[in-house]
Amino acid sequence: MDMKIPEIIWKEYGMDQASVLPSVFGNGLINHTWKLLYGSEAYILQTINLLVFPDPWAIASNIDAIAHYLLEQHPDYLFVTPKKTKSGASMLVVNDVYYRIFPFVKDSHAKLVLETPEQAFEAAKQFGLFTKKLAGFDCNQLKTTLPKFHDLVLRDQQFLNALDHGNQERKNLAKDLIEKLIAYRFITHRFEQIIKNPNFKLRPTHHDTKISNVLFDSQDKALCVIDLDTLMPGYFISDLGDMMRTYLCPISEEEADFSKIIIRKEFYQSVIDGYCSEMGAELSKDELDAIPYAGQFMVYMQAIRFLTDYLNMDVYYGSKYPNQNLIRAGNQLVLLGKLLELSI
Ligand code: GN1
Ligand code: MG
Repeated sequence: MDMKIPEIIWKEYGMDQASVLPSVFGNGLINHTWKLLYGSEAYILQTINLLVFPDPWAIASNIDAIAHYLLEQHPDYLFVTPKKTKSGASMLVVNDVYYRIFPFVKDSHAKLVLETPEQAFEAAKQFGLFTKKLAGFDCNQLKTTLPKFHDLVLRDQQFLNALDHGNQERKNLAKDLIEKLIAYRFITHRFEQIIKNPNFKLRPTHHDTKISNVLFDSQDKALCVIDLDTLMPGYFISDLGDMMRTYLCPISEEEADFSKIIIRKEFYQSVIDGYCSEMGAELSKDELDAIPYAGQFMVYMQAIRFLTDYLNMDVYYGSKYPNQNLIRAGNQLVLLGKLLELSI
């Protein structure tokens, strides 16, 4: 969908309209993003999708709170903060659309595809560093931008609910997949134990650790993490697990030829080594023991989220081609099988 940028934005951000050169940027589906060239400077302009994030001010408040903390405690840490409007706000609302502008990090690039174990190490280290730098930050100050986002117990309930009330025809088509995912419900049961275990700590957690949320320099060194929309209190298994979900296999969740799904062992080790190079000393013994579980947790959660949405007629993710969510659920199920084999 094409979207026009309202002209009032330039005035409110104190920019000369004639000098701004906007172009659509990146491949995000949830928010709209543009790169703005502005003289010798560059910025990112982005909307927030209200259907996914009902409270954009919660996102802005979280970013402001940790920006303030990091500036005081770790002034050398590169943290990208939104440009303020003329009246000092972190966002601008025009006709019920929420906009924010971030400075474009100079000489940086984001990757859509992860190519080497070194890149995996770099990215994992950067996400670990982010949580480590915030170790002294009181998590209770963070607002919840997406309630129960990575709550596997809730995702399990939503899955069971879709089995009861979802589309019957789709249920028949997905019969095999449904049975297999039900057989994996021990993954949810382990999560139920984790949330009762005081040795698992809630920490400031990114919750979207895909490779395109890390910026790299021209030498492929990671510079910083971006996209803090889902920054909330969470467990380390969310961040480490989503890296395992998205970094270990050479093909993505969209691949329909499941024979291509493999786990690259050297990437697996690099993700763990990179993350633990920062977070290893922060994690408790019980948390360290749950490292292999992290990937299982995230892949399983994603499989049931895709399948739930398929049974619910794609109300959440939408569907760009027929059976997209069914294919993605099947893909994640195969990946889960490979991950489970790895930890036996
Ligand atoms: C959504 O569209 P994207 O990649 O930003 C989803 C993630 C899923 C991902 C799976 C807010 O993220 O949790 O892992 O799709 N984000 C939200 O493709 O639901
Ligand atoms: Mg995101």
